[in-house]
Amino acid sequence: MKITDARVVVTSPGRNYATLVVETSDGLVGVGDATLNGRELAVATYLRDHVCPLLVGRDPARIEDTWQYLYKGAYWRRGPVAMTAIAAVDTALWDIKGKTAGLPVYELLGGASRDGVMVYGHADGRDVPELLDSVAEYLQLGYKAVRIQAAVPGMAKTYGVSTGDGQVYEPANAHLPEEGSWESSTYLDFAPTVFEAVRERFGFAVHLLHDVHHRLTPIEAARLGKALEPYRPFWIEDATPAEDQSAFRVIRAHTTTPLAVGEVLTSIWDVQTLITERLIDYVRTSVAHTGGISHLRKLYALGELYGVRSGAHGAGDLSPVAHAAALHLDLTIPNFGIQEYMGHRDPAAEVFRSSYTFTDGYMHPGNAPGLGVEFDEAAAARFPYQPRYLPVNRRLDGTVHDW
Ligand code: KDG
Ligand code: MG
Repeated sequence: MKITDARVVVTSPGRNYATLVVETSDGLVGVGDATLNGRELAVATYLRDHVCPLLVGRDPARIEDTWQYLYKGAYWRRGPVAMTAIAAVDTALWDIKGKTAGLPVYELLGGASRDGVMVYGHADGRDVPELLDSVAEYLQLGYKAVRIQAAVPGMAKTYGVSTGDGQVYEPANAHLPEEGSWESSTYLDFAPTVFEAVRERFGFAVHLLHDVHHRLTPIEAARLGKALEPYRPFWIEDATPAEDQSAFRVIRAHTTTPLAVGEVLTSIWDVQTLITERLIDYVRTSVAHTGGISHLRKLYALGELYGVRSGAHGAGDLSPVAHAAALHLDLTIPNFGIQEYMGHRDPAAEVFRSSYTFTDGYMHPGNAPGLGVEFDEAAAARFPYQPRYLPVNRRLDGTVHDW
């Protein structure tokens, strides 16, 4: 069997997604998510101009060899654009391998290690009462774990909080990025009161997660971790900017609050210190941005040696193809922790027909051969790409801060 065609489709059914479609001489089709939120066309171009021509004529069964060929063959290492492009190829080849075998991908990865994948949803509120209502809705749906984000008083916009009824929380702007506002001192006083209110209303049976979104200094993050200890968070995420691995030594020295990081990191080498020094508890790297199933599996195996569990990024900007791939891997690894599940906006389901299921807080990838996601190119064509930027964040004095 040979690869006969590889093409990228960029579509916007609710938000932008880039999808790699790989076809074989046996008439099989594999898909991979190539979406890098706000920089979609960079990956599409990398694939179209530099990778797709190398795929045609190759044996799709040689997944690891293709990974090494694309990674080492580029000479230039890592980075979100290259690693997302390689991830898309890797995921599409696993899809094809599953379809060839007539088996779901999780069976090819060693089979299920659990019955379902615990996922967490995103509760948010423009104030604490609204957040409490939002948490109640998730619990009603059966979620066992909920991320809690509330608007910080005095800030025009807060990460993770929608701006109005029925609005999405992640504003995207076509022309210039929207600007948020931030002051760490205000946030540090406010965050423990949010946890206190949620624990008071719902008790300790539900897992609570929180995303700091890269905004604190190491010692501020240490203070937050200590302040939240009585409320026993499942984790605090991205407490400091992820690229500084040694910052986590400072946080770790001061608090027993579990730490998660890694959604912006793209390789095993970016988390090597974090894992081997046991500086984190959960690693947030994703199938979509970290070189695909093959590479993330190795990264999880490293984590297994050091007691670090998975907690993969699964925001709505990762397409249903990436979500399915994540669920297949999550189901198999021994050190699974939790999986983020934000869902996808309408009309994404018209373009991506997925067979994964949600029951009582747990997801399953389904048993269709391959990944179990059908990509409808005719439907995709109805939703053309829309240029969009992620927001930029500023402190109250105007200084650009991490978003
Ligand atoms: O594209 C950026 C989003 O995926 C990110 O802001 C979402 O932090 C995020 C999360 O934890 O889901
Ligand atoms: Mg995050």
